[in-house]
Amino acid sequence: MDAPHRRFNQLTGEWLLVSPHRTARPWQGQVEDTAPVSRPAYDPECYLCPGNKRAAGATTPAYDSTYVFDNDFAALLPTASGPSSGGLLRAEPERGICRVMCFDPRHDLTLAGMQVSAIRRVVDAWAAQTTELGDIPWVRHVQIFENRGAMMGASNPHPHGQIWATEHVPGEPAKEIARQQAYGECLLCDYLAVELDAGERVVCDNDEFVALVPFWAAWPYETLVLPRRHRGALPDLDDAARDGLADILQRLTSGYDRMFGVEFPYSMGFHQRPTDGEPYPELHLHAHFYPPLLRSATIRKFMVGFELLGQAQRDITPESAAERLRALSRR
Ligand code: H2U
Ligand code: ZN
Repeated sequence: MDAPHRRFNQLTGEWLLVSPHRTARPWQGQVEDTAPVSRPAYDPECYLCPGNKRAAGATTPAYDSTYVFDNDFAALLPTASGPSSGGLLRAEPERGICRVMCFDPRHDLTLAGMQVSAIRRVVDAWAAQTTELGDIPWVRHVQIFENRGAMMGASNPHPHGQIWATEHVPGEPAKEIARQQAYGECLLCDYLAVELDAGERVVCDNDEFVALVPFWAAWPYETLVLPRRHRGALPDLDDAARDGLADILQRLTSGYDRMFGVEFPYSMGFHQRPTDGEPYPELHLHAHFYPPLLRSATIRKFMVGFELLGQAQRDITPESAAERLRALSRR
């Protein structure tokens, strides 16, 4: 697998170039401990800390586990009013509800530093939001995500994520849904079985969930998190599966942090069954982690040039990325 080759992304139907000879060398860098966090547990300037004023005037209440509020600067509004046009200049109105979720009242924590029991409460809140927003008749899709770190555009280090419920299924999940439906049975159940058999791309696992570097990963340390059992959405997870997901999230994110001794930036999010009332039996719940770092805390991968104009490309192989992450994600 050292020669340049291309790999097929079964979830998107797109090809990826792999050029491992460019960095065909074993990892000799140091594995650093996570740098001590220098943030205070409470920051009077932070709009997400309990009791503080937010930019638009609302007050974040005193909360002691998770806290969800409507985004004060929402990208979408629940009322349909946008322009509509056809032909080559096609446009449609789009409705949505955008929320922010604080994972924990403590300003200095991140998922990686939180107790598994506290992450479990985040999982429960994600599931509850999926149900609540998905029950709104016009909401067809609930996208849960987290931007972590300034490099990924996060506006604040306080542990938080976002939830966007939309009238239409967005492009990325729509691509993956079409691929999973075209496959028939469950693409990701079959793929997970292949990966568990191979073993070399598995990062960490427990009785309920598996984190792996997908065979077709484009970002250097991209991972896919999957329930072992076929589940279509977060609300379908029972207690044991929610605990299992919390455990995997803690191990994976703390493993990321140990890689370069910094809070590893990423965008992560869940892809789950649309909420339009159709059954979608082929869809398998999963989370994607897309971290940009490549060689150090400051050297990131850019998706530019050939990637932007041709197709995605990577240097280190998914197998070597998995090997490093596996060593760092042990309990
Ligand atoms: P990000 O860090 O992922 O950008 O998420 C923070 C969100 O919080 C962002 O979308 C919102 C921003 O609009 N926000 C508020 O709702 N109220 C505020 O007082 C500041 C930021
Ligand atoms: Zn804060």
